[in-house]
Amino acid sequence: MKATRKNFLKTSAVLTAGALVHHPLLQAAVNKIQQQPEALAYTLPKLGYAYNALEPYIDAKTMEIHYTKHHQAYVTKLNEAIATDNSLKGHKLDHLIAHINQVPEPLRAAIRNHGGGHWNHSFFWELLKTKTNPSQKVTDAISKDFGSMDEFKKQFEKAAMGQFGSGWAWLIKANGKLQITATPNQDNPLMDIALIKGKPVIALDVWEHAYYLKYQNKRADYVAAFWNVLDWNKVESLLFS
Ligand code: MN3
Repeated sequence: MKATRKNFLKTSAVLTAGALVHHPLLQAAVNKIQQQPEALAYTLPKLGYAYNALEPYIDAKTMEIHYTKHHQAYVTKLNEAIATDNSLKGHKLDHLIAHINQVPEPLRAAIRNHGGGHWNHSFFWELLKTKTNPSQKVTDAISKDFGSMDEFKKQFEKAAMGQFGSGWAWLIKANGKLQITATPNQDNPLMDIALIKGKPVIALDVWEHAYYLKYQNKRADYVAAFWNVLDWNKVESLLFS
């Protein structure tokens, strides 16, 4: 972070001088600095399991393509967008997505879509694991706000089915209360532009790329299968942290 800021200041100083002096040698130096590749800020996080770990609920081919192609594309495009504007460099992703409204207009959509895509998928992968069950503590916390675990699942599935087109369904915590919401595209409840904000506890990707190979147009079957691959231990740690 420090080095980035220092380089940015140095570049700015030379640019200012270049604008004043218009000396060809100085201009060449400015061009060289501008062309220096920046270290890429964001990388694809390590997937903590094999592509086939979530079979038969999420198939290996979908996992592989989703992770190596779709998620990678968000990371690549996020880095490309950031490389064009020094004011976006050196920030944590959480900070960027919480301040979408402050991103300069030409890049706002790119940071929203690709920054959101990177955040959402990184979060989603960590929520997936087979053969876990909610503890009594988790069941009680969810029942407190939704009446019962079954009622919660029903409402969550309804939100996942009700999201028209591409997007995500969420369980969030806001002001000590649990709430279900859905967001379009790669928006998420941490964004300043989100209608309903809160801390994500559960996320479900309902883009067709998340299920089409196995479930085709049957989103309901994919959503129902999700409960078999949700890591309830991870949910518990997010609920009580
Ligand atoms: Mn996806």
